[in-house]
Amino acid sequence: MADATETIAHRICPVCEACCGLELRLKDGKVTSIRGHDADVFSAGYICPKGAALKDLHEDPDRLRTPLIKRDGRFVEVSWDEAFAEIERRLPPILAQHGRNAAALVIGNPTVHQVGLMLYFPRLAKALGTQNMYSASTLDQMPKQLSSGLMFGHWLSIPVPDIERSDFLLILGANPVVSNGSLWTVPDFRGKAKALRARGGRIVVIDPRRSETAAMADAHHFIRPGSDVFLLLGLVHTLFDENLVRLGRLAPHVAGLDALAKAVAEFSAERVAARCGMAAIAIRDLARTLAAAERAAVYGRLGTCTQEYGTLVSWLIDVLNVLTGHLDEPGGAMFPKAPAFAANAAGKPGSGRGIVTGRWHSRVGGAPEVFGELPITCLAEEIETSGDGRIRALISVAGNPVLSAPNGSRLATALDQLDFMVSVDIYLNETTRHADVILPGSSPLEEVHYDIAFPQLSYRNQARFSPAVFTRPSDHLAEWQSLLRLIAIVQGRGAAADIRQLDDDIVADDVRRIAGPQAEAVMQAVSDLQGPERQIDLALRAGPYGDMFGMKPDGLNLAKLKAAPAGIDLGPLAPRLPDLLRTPSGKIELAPAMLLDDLRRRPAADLARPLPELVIVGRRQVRSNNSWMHNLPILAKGPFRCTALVHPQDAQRLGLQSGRMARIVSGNHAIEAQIEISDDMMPGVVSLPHGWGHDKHGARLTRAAERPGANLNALFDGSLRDPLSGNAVLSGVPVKLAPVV
Ligand SMILES: Nc1nc2c(c(=O)[nH]1)N[C@H]1C(S)=C(S)[C@@H](COP(=O)(O)OP(=O)(O)OC[C@H]3O[C@@H](n4cnc5c(=O)[nH]c(N)nc54)[C@H](O)[C@@H]3O)O[C@H]1N2
Ligand SMILES: Nc1nc2c(c(=O)[nH]1)N[C@H]1C(S)=C(S)[C@@H](COP(=O)(O)OP(=O)(O)OC[C@H]3O[C@@H](n4cnc5c(=O)[nH]c(N)nc54)[C@H](O)[C@@H]3O)O[C@H]1N2
Ligand code: SF4
Ligand SMILES: [Mo]
Repeated sequence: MADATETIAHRICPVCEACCGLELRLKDGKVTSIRGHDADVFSAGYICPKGAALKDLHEDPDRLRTPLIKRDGRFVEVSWDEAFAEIERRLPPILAQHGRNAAALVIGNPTVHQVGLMLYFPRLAKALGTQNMYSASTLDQMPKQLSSGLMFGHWLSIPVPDIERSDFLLILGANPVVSNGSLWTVPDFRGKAKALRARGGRIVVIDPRRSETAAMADAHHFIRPGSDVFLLLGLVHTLFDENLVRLGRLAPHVAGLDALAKAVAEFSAERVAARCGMAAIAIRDLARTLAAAERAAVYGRLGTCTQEYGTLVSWLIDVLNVLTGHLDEPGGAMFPKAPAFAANAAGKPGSGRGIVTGRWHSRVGGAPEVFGELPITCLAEEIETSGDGRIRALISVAGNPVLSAPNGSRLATALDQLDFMVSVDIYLNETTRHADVILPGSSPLEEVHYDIAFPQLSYRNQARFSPAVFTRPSDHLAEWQSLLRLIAIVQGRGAAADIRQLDDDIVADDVRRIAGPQAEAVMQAVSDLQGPERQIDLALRAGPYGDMFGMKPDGLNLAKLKAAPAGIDLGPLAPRLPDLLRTPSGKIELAPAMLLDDLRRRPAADLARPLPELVIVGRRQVRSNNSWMHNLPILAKGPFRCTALVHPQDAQRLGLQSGRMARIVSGNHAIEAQIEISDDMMPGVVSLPHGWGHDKHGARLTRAAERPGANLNALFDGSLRDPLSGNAVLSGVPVKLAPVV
């Protein structure tokens, strides 16, 4: 029963890529309940426990509310002015003396879920002018961005399954029942998958664990971790071998078909079968099913990116979509059309400059820049290694690489060697404890919300905006304001600069560049707004559904979105090729030279490599989100979840028992984790969730520290990367396991 004194607010959940619309009940300035917003045009009432946990996050006493400065090794609460004065005192001299590359910027995952951070961190990066840019992308999706850039011409031209009209889904290395989708915004995947099956469709999952998604699929095949490249080569080979290639409507827009056929010629299903752990006949059958399906899509995600052949795998997934005529077709893998901020649609339709990598290289390891970033696994050595260009200062924004990146203890030691570190974060945690100044973010309920990235990855086109649920305390800066202050400081304008004027100048500059002679009129049209809201309004109005500042009165603008708390549905996905292509050739590049070179050099040589007896992979859990939600009571309660899953055969062979601790060793690195015996595992594979390990001295995460769990990344030395994308290898790493006695 609704309480008459309660009010209702609506808010898009900022935790994961599903972007669910939530309904909050409020009373006396407090949240009384959070549920799914049934009327939401996109998520239709879906919610998971992490959405409901926003109440605990808002109320968490450990969540930072005041800036902190480290004095004599201890953090003390200070005013905002003191915090920025300290940054101004310490950061600009480092830049002046050692150059811009002496500062690094490290961006973490929640940035993409926070409009203020998302719109202003690129401006901070530009103002800093450093080539030392690192983010969670090189622990995650960089291979997919690179393969998409090479094939379609833009890093963000990433197709997603049109699940509502599909009748066959092949899913590799993703567990959307738990993760709720990634590079695919699809709230209630389970419900949509059930509907697909109810209309006679089929889902096949390839995963070394019978994951929650595999358990509800029509078929599940175990695969040896890290060997998807062989399976996919076998599938592509079969399509050529059995004359099953059908390019359909895209035939005139495809380049490199012959080169591709030649490149895969040596990888028959029979040759790759043993290497990937699937029978040749199963591989051939899968290729035939995919080719015969009228509306089908192949989708791969985290497990396919965080492996040594991440870019090749990401490429071959879309190669399959193209060769079977399922790319850009209803029910296939399609490109969403975002109402705003669609970087991939900028410029002349049909062709473009394409992408390049390696415009600079990391100083110590020589890793190429990819999409403006260096691999985060290079960060520690860039701080440790003396000489010109050493990183001496670091700004981290919403990232916890001490837990989320390989070899966190090495990184932690390196962070202590910095001359200066600032963190913009909501917790004093494993990473931010190394900072000299921490600028607290807000509660998500105190910020407006608009998803910058996810409308271009959504299962349906849509536009939604949320106002702030609560007003921020008057002395607390919004995160975009904190970033503007940092921009002012690194630009030499000073900590006390007028950031409102700075914001005006930045936006006016953009508008002048894009709108030319109309710039003044455009600025006038949004003159009552500032900060993120002004940029959202500008982008919506100039976007593909926009009102063009009055020229198309029926079009979208921010005021209309504000008047539609359930969001605005913009219809099912529609074909976008060839217009969306931005390759120099104006074609879909099926056989980019960089990928064919890599294919020749590595997997070919690796086919006969002896296989390790035991390897480790990661996993995700419904009540956990990367490394930062373990402090919330509603999520932390219940059974201990950071367990190492092992197959009964392996357990027996190694003398392991459920509930007991085991020592997991990889090279010189070791951790201890609680064993859970499970026949969901492929024999020879161990699965441990990532993001745990909250036993580090100096963090302030009271609840999380009660059951810290083991840190999967502490097993890895950080040296393993996909050389093309710079992405870390987090899957398929050999380990040894023994009971702790
Ligand atoms: N072994 C292994 N490692 C992995 C993965 C894996 O599967 N296996 N997954 C990888 C993936 S996909 C990712 S994306 C990364 C994630 O790694 P990171 O990007 O480092 O993200 P988190 O570890 O979740 O840390 C998020 C940080 O943001 C802070 N934060 C949360 N909300 C806000 C906010 O609103 N504002 C601000 N300013 N800060 C906020 C949190 O306190 C925390 O410090 O981990 C990667 N690491
Ligand atoms: N509840 C919850 N949801 C989340 C997150 C979270 O931490 N918790 N994190 C969010 C983030 S940042 C991301 S990037 C997404 C990721 O979302 P997903 O891409 O769905 O990633 P995971 O859930 O980690 O599932 C990866 C699967 O790959 C399998 N795998 C491992 N190695 C291999 C391999 O070599 N080959 C194949 N074929 N499979 C392999 C693993 O067993 C696992 O089942 O989830 C997001 N959603
Ligand atoms: S699935 Fe859960 S965490 Fe993700 S957006 Fe929806 S409610 Fe939030
Ligand atoms: Mo991620």
